Amino acid sequence: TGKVALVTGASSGIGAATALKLAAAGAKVGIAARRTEKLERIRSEITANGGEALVIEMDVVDPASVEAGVEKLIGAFGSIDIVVNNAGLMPLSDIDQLKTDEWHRMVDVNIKGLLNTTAAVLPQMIKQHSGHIFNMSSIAGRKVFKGLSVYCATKHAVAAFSDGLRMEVGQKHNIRVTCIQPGAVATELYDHITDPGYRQQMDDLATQMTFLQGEDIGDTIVFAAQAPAHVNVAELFVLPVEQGW
Ligand code: NJP
Repeated sequence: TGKVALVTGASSGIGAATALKLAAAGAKVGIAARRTEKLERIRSEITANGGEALVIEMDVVDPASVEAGVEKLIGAFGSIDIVVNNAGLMPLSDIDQLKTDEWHRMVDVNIKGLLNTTAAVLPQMIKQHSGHIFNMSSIAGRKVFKGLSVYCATKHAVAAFSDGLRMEVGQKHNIRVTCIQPGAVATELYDHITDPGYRQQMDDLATQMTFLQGEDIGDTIVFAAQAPAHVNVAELFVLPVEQGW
């Protein structure tokens, strides 16, 4: 309650659900993404429920856009207590198809975008001597799946960076770092798969098990954010019951 949060990739899926959950728990939420019309709808839903939200048009790949968004949020609400580095994409393909544009896009958004937002919020959190950074890794940040090689590489990078960040800013700056590793969540993520074979595979997977909803991840984020100040829930590994690994 009373905290200020920034959620990237808040226009759909896990990010949108997390923004709604954080707002319901009493946080003022900056909702960031490129599709502002979707963000406006989420802001309306938050305000209709009695919460407070600020729409922030942001491309996480562009450091200037990220810095401007963070400045806008601090200008409106005065601090940044929670960041959910959630923006990401997962176009599946085999390596020998050489879909290098998709590889670069994943590296740009999933890794560099997360580094951009982290860099933009750290000065404020250091000044406050408090903060909580949530980084969206994946079950694909713990092991490698065929067709997801580059995606897995980006999510392993997020997990590695989260560990390093925790070591460096935890004690020194009183900043908590939580690495989130979900299994299958029903979102728009799978809509961007251009390979028909893998698209079919994901559709089949959805018939074999009950996927998580974005809200399920939002709930775990609120749980970790509300832990007592001396507690860092360092990892959230959240799977559908039917998804072994
Ligand atoms: O997917 P989706 P999820 N700048 O497609 C945004 C991870 N994950 O909720 O800019 C700023 O509904 C995009 O916004 P827009 C996954 O890897 C998922 O599932 O308006 N934002 C949208 O809001 C990802 O890191 C599953 O297009 C950018 C959001 O990203 C995170 O969860 C499992 C952007 C994507 O929402 C959220 O994905 C898992 C940019 N350049 C991890 N590019 C799963 N769904 O099963 C994209 O382990 N966005």
